[in-house]
Amino acid sequence: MVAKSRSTTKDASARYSPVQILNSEGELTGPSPVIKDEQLVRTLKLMIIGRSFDQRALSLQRQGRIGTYAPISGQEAVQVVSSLCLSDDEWMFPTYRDYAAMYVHGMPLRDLFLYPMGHPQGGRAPESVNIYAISISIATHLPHAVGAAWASKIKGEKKAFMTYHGDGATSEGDFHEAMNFAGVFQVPLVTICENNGWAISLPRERQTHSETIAQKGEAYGVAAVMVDGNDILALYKVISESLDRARAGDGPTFIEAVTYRLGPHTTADDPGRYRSQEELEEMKLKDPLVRTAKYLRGLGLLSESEEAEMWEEAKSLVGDALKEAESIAPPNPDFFFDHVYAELTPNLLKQRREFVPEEAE
Ligand SMILES: Cc1ncc(C[n+]2csc(CCOP(=O)(O)OP(=O)(O)O)c2C)c(N)n1
Repeated sequence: MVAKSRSTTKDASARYSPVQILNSEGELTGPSPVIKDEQLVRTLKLMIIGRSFDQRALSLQRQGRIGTYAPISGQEAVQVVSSLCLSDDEWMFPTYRDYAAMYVHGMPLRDLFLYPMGHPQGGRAPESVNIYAISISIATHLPHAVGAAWASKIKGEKKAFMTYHGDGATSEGDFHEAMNFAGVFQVPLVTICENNGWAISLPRERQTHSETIAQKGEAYGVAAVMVDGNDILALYKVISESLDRARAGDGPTFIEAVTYRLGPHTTADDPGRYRSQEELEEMKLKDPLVRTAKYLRGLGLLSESEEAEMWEEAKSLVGDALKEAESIAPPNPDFFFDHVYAELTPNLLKQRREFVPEEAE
């Protein structure tokens, strides 16, 4: 029997609607999880650092001081909250757009600048920071994340693993293979799809005929949930519950966090060619920083001057990190041969000599 796909997917959209606790006005629409006041304030502070980093990085790219950069503006809530929910001894598998998540998990801001500068130090987290290699190849890190989580389960650890990807990544084979393994082996993994509405110029509606992205988890027997990705309270609830399930041995969760990419795909992209100004203006009203600040003001946890101070502090933190990054000498041109093999093959040795002619006999 051939099922009419739309009738089944409509059913799915009724089951998967974004969990929301804080609306765009910063008002509660349901019971809030218990979160300490200091933690709420810290969350906004970190989101502001993420936005400040983003603004600075964009302008640096325009000045030719860093290379191609993938902006995070609009996606700070999901990145910051998810990372805050992960323990330091647990591993994160990020993409090229997860700067705020990586910062919160311990990657120095300096190294996050070194990454788009093309410096190898920016491509590798310090020894004590549990962040796997940043994945630019879409979805290729997902089977690695599943493998790491599976290994941890076999070892009897009670750790959770977390990985990020975009809506576009859910059309890649690697995503499906990873989800299948995650389901079959019930690994302790939380997979976060930052559905930011676009995969470069391809809108979410054309990415998949599925009514929701969340339902793709269900197909693999993976717990699936859709959440408002600009709502810090809903994110805290959904992500911390998912991580706790993973730690308790209750298997993986696939989270579709509905957010929006306010900037271009990367600095090499011009979104004015494929999305309307009206759409952007509408989405700016859902800005997670604005929403969180409104909520904190309503609780009496944030005054105008305190918010202004947060911005000043963030800008100076980002400025200092940039100074540090720019003071680090670029690597030798042959550095990329260093970590390929313990001993270079004759062919690679020959190629290396071409980069360092003075070493040639
Ligand atoms: C395997 C692979 N195919 C194609 C590309 C080119 N590419 C870079 S980003 C991108 C879109 C990814 O969109 P999405 O997964 O939604 O993530 P977003 O960039 O929106 O965060 C594509 C196709 C790539 N990097 N890797």
